[in-house]
Amino acid sequence: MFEKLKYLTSGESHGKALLCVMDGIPSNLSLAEKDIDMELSRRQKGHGRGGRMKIESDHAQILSGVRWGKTLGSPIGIMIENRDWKNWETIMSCHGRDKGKGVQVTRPRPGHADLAGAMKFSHRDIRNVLERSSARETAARTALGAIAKKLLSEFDIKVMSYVTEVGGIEAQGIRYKAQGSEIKIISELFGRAEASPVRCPDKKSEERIISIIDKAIKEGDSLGGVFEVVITGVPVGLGSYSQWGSRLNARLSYALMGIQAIKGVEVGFGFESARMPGSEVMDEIFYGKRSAFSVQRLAGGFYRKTNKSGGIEGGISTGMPIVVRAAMKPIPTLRKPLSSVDIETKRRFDAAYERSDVCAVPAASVVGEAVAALVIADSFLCKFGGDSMEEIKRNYKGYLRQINNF
Ligand code: EPS
Repeated sequence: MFEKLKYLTSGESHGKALLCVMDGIPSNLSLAEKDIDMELSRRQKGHGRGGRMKIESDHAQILSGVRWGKTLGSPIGIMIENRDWKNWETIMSCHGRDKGKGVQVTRPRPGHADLAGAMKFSHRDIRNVLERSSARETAARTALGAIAKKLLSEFDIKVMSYVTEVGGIEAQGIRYKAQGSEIKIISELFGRAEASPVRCPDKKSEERIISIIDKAIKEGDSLGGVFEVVITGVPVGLGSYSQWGSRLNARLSYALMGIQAIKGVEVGFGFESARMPGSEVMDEIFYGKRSAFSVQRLAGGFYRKTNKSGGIEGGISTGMPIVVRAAMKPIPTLRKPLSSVDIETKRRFDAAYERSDVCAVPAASVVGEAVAALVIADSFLCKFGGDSMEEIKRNYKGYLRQINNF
């Protein structure tokens, strides 16, 4: 799937650490641990997170691939230690001598990977499944996404997100705002989301969302929601129609669907466009080198006044902001008991509650940024490739000149 950027993550939720390795980042990109830590801390925020976030304060240690603040062009290795590890050292130990020191988990929680995962991997202790299926892993992808964002920022490409809906409460006046072509509006929404405990840019809706989360906490329930990721500054021409797997919308959807608990993805008007006549769905094309739209620079003077396509046509970026939305289901671990069956006794029981988050949509929104950044960075590198930042910058400049003369 990934052509230039290749990455893998490893690590259990309560293991010693999360690890990631990424290959394909060019040389001479400035990169510091604090660039990554900033994104890790954004992911940890959000009203409705559980007790775990009070224990963790994620820090990325760069182990390889960077020297004196610049990437080397070799694979980058990162480690994020789990501070909770000290409470799990024997339970999650890699040594055979510690076997049996943790209680065997035999009761699968509905909605998690527990039952299907245990059957698939032939585990009789469900902990062997839940430790890796946990959304703790998203810290690793957030770290990798931070590197992708750093690369994109060198080309004025910004990846932003905000929450548009939680537990059925839709943020007022937000949906489709980013469908306009003005980058200023998007930056404003993002700025307000950054200051909000639920990443909601609308103050009134924010209050309603906070109170619905508080209600869910009290009632032992959990809530899902929807977030929108917007990427500005992407030039015309990333992705391709030539093969299904190269379509930028397909690649973004794949990446977003790969986040734990994501059940749906939309690009631009998405499902809404299925309900509208064609004459209202298409973004008409205009031309002018010096109009109010800064997006024109990215497509040689061609621009749209609307952006219902979400910045992608025929699987290719159009130069307009890229807009994708993802729906997250409620977290399956509930204090309210759900019916399940013990894998040893085959008897029905009420699923036991373990510490968990009640709503993690704001965190998922930050993870959404990270995985989208990885896709855009990879597509960017596929188009403008090169081993060093110098080479890529030269290629990019030449391309902008070429489309300007189109
Ligand atoms: C998670 C359960 C909770 C979350 C965790 C994801 O962890 P714990 O079981 O330790 O309380 O806090 O998320 C993180 C640790 C994180 O960093 O996002 C789960 O089961 O998916």
